[in-house]
Amino acid sequence: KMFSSILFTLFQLARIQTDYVAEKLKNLYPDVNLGIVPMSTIGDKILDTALSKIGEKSLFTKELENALERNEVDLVVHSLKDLPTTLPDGFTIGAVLQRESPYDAVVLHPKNSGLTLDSLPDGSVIGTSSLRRAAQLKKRFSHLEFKDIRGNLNTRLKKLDEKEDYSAIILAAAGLKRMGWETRISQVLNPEDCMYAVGQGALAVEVRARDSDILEMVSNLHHPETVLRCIAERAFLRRLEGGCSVPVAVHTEVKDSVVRNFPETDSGICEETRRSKACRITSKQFAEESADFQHVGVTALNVPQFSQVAAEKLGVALADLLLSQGAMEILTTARKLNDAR
Ligand code: DPM
Repeated sequence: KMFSSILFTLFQLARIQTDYVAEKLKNLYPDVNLGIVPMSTIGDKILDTALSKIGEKSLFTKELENALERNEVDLVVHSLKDLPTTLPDGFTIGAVLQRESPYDAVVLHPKNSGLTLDSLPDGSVIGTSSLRRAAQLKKRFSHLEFKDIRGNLNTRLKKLDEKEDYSAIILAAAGLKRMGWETRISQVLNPEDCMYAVGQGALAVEVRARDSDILEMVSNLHHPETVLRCIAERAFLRRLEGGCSVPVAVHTEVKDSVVRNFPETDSGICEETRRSKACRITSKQFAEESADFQHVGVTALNVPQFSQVAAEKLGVALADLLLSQGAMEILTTARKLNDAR
């Protein structure tokens, strides 16, 4: 059987990510014939629009899903953080690969070499169109200014280097590494300065939910720890009714199953930490809940169901805690501000 995947061509990154997953599959299944189908999406045509404005409507992923639905391809590779927490009927995330660094990184204008966000002069302009990054960093580095920067990674680096508009820009460390631009990272932001987006740094393989052959094949790509962290994060975001554009940030660890979060805007900040021991879920709960194998869009048959249920509950419980503290008001304000941009 011939399997194929399509490119997610919004960023050049899409090709790199697709090739990476194809390589892993070829190593696992040397006999499988993998074709890579390039596709230009509406995302390529509206590159200059802030992602926070179009991301909400899942424009990027819709066209790729159409190709999946028509059986033109069997799998699609995405950055997990660009996938909505509720997938359209008939699709599922069949694999979540081991997470790269989930953190954000500072890329400096060459003239600022050696400086950090702390030591940049007052009034320095930082480029980012992520509400999440701007909201957190404004609080932490009040001497800096934040301005939108649009376009794909190539365009942004060009805008940084070839003009004097920005002193630095903020990008995901994972994307920079995959592009081979690790040397441009001058500072990796720790969770105290800036927590990451839900699913950041993890690659996801989307497939037809009923295609059990393909599901089984890609399920060997799952990285169990990443799966559990991302289920907790996505459940948290889903409960907050958040999409790509809301300023919601997270920090998850599997060691003590800790999830920490920050939905935050200019007007407010909520922060809470929750822990969950997967083993606290009783077998009765497990039996009741395992009927549905998907958890926030993820199908991971080879990761214990009770752990997945626990991770999902953890994310929901943490979101409920923040909602009880007024998180919805903060997010509604943030949405209005974003729509007005
Ligand atoms: C989402 C956001 C951004 C991307 C919002 C956020 C950044 C948008 C911007 C949901 N998707 O993070 O708060 O800076 O204007 C995106 C990148 C990657 C996947 C690039 C980046 C690569 C990293 C990964 C865009 N999507 O965040 O620097 O695979 O996780």
